[in-house]
This record gives sequence, C-alpha cells and structure tokens, in this order.
Amino acid sequence: MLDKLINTVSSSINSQLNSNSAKKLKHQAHQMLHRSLDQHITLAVTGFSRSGKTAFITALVEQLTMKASKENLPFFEVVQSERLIAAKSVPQDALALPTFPYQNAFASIKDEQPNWPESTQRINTLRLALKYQPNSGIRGQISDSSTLIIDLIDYPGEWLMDLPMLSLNFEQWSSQQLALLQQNPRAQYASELQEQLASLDLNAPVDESKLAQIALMYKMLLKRFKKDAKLTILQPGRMLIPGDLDGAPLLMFFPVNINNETAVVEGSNLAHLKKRYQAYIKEVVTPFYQNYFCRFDRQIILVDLLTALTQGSEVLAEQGRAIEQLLEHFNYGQSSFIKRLFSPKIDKLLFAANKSDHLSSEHHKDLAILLNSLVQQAQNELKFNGVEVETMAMSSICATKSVEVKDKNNVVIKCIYGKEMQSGQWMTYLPAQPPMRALSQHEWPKHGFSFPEFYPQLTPDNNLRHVRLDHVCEFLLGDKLK
Ligand SMILES: Nc1nc2c(ncn2[C@@H]2O[C@H](COP(=O)(O)OP(=O)(O)OP(=O)(O)O)[C@@H](O)[C@H]2O)c(=O)[nH]1
Ligand SMILES: [Mg+2]
Repeated sequence: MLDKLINTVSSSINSQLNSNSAKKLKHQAHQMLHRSLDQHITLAVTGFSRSGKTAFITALVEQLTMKASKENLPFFEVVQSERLIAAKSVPQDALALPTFPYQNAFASIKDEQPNWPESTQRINTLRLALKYQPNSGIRGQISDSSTLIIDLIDYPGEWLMDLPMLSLNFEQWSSQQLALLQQNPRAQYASELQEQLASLDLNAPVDESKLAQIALMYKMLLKRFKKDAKLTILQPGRMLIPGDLDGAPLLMFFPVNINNETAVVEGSNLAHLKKRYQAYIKEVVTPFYQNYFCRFDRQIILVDLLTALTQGSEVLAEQGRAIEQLLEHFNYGQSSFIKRLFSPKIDKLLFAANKSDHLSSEHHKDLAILLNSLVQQAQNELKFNGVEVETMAMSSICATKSVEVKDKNNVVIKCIYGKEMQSGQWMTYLPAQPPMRALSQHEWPKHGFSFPEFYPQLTPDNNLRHVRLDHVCEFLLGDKLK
C-alpha cells in the first residue's frame, strides 16, 4: 500500500522529469515517508570490552529471527500479541563496513562444545528487518503490514573509552593518566614506566627510538591493566586493538608530566608527542564517532559488574567512573560537541547489568540495584532532559541454569549449574549476593567476591536461553512496533 502510494506519486513525476531526477525523487520520498512513519531506528549497543556486545547482538538475531514465540519472548508485546510476522537480516546501507559475522558467532555458540564468540577486532554492522502487523495509528490505517528496520554496529569495546579523550588536550589527558598511574592497582605495575618517563628530556630534540621504546612500554602496561587487573579506563584504545593502525606513528604517544604553561620547543620530544596525540584525536577518534556514533535513536549500555566485583573495590569504582565519563558527554550543555553528536536523538536508554545468569535468580534484582546506584546521578540528569531511562539485570545468552540443592539441614539453597571456564568442569555453584551499592575498600568483604565464568549452555533441543531479553526488546523497540 505504502509502495503503491509512492509509485503513483512518482509515476506522475516521471512524466514531467527525466528518469534520473525521478528516481532520486522517488528514493527521497521513500526515505521521508519511512522516517515520518518511524520505521527505521539505529540502536547503540554500548559497552566496554568484554561487556557482552557481540553476544547480545548474536542473541538478538537468533531470538528475533528464529525463536520469536510467545513462550520464548513473553514480554515482547509484538510477539505476545502474535503481530510479528517475521524478522530477518537484510543488506546494509554501509557498504564499506563488514557485516556482523553472526554465522561465526552462532557456529561457536552452537558447537558440540559451545564456546563464546571471539573478541571483536574491527567495526562491523548489521541491519535487521522486523515485519509486523501494525495495530494502531496511521500505519495501521494505510497498511496490513509494516517493517521496522534496526541498524546495529559492533566494535571493539576498547575504542569506546577513547570518547572522553575528545574533550581533552594533551596536557589534560597526560595529567589525568599520570594521576591514575599513581593509584592502585595501576601503581604496582607502573614503576618501570615511571623511571623511563623521568629520564625523558621533553625539550631535547626528538629521539624517535626513545619515544617508540616508551610507547611500547606504555602499550604493554595497558595490556596488563586489561588482562590482569580488568580495568576499564585504558587510553588510547587503539593501542590495545589497533585495527589497521598497527605501527602507525600517531599511536606512539604516552602521558608525560607537563601542564598548560609548559613551553613547547619546536622539534622536541614534547612537540612530537603533542602532534601525535592531536593527530590521533583528529584522524582516528573524531571520524570514528562522527561516522558511526552520531545517529542513534535508542541505546543499551551493557555493564559487566560481576567481573568488576571479582576484581575488587577499585575496579568496581572504575566501572562507575568510566560509565559516568561516558555519560557526562551526553549531559554537556547544548553547544557541546558530544551532545550535538549524541543526545538529540536518543530518547530511551537502558542500563543493562549483563551476565545475570552468573547469579541465582533471587539476586538478579540486587545486581540491577547496584548498577542503578553507580549511574544514579547521571540517570537523574538524563531523565531531567527528557530521556526515558531504565536499569535491568539481564543475560543475552545463559551459561548456567538454576538448580536447587538441599543442605545438611534439608534447607533448599538456590544455586547455578554450568561448565566453568577456568577448570573446564561442570559444577554446581552458590554465587554470593552482590552488594547493593559500591562498597569502599574499607567495607569490602574480607574474602572478596568470586563470580566464575561459564561456557554458554544450550537447551537439550539446542537452543539458547536468555534472561529478560524480551523486556529489553520491549523497552527499546516496543513503541516502534505498535
Ligand atoms: N553468562 C554470560 N556471559 C556472557 C554473556 N555475554 C557475554 N558473556 C561473557 O563475556 C565475554 C565477552 O562477551 P562479548 O560479547 O565478546 O563482549 P564484547 O563486549 O563484544 O567484547 P569486545 O568485543 O572485546 O568489546 C564472553 O566471552 C562471555 O564469557 C551472557 O549473556 N551471559
Ligand atoms: Mg565484541
């Protein structure tokens, strides 16, 4: 019906214009009508490294395209009311980007020995089309079926942490990073780098090999912070996942002890470091956000609090700070660069405490409360600005199932059961109750928290299970499918 309308208009235009102009007009009419009928959204799947972005997109594709039943997605209204006709992935507009490799992701998850998809090394994209029966409004009047297009992008989480660098010059960034290097857990790894930094004469003529050597040392340190300490604020992100920038000089910089008054001698070590930082911001970070991060309509921020809890109070606090840093950029005043890039279009934002299947179901709400406490202030600001915000504990793909065990007094204890990743053994595990706010080091339990990771687990008929993915879909997409 919609297409018929456009075709009628365009055939009358055709008779008056040459065919090229008519085609262009028809395309524009299509786009305008689709936009005005709200049939296209760009969903920001946001999260730091290992927060579960790739698993989330994989699960979304699987659940919507293959398993969209009332039993499986009971809280997704379009499915519950049997109005979803079908969903499939369709060719994307961004022809220069690789397509999200969901076949590979399915292959590893659905293998005889299920495993998680690989960590993402470069940006990729996916377009999903949801065909449904509209039940109200102009769409219901003019058509028996309608299609919602959803664009998603996936990228290495490390690149997200470059976002706060957009508003910092080299001096500000350096002093932030050096302050971090003096605190634990970073300080215990950083003494060698500190010695090298102290021995670098910033005003001396550039010594390329010395800069390269310290940059390499800084890169190795960032890798340790990621692997051993599971820290989040790791900049520049491309030092960890360089994409096609491996070996490029603009990646060879590191923080140094300077301030805004430090004179910069032309041709010096400092002049070169500054130039590289500025080039990194201008040529890598800015285009990345301008090209891919400026047209979002909806956003889910996936947060892995359980790994942070396992690491300790500093790492949990850093998660909170990192989310805040990211969100601060949504909340800048009207004229701010980032606000213009992000804020105007995102009208719904979901904070998702991911991997909740690592807890027994009675503690899911505690995980959501903990996340809520970390983002409360930012949330308030966003709500004030008219953004609909929600916090939820969820799991895209379950790695465990709930089991009940009786203790020696015959009291039922709720546990989880799954194949633990470190030992490779199937085990029944009693996860701790997470705290309902970020505890200080002083309040932290003596034996800490331990939330082991598990391999993905399939149902006997080879399907994926999820926790609240249907709630997530309803919150992010429900109103677009009326
Ligand atoms: N239990 C459980 N674990 C999950 C889930 N999603 C992700 N994980 C775990 O988290 C790890 C990282 O998940 P990814 O989806 O690769 O995370 P990512 O955000 O894409 O990470 P990068 O590509 O490195 O940015 C996986 O290897 C799993 O161990 C989930 O829904 N449930
Ligand atoms: Mg990924």
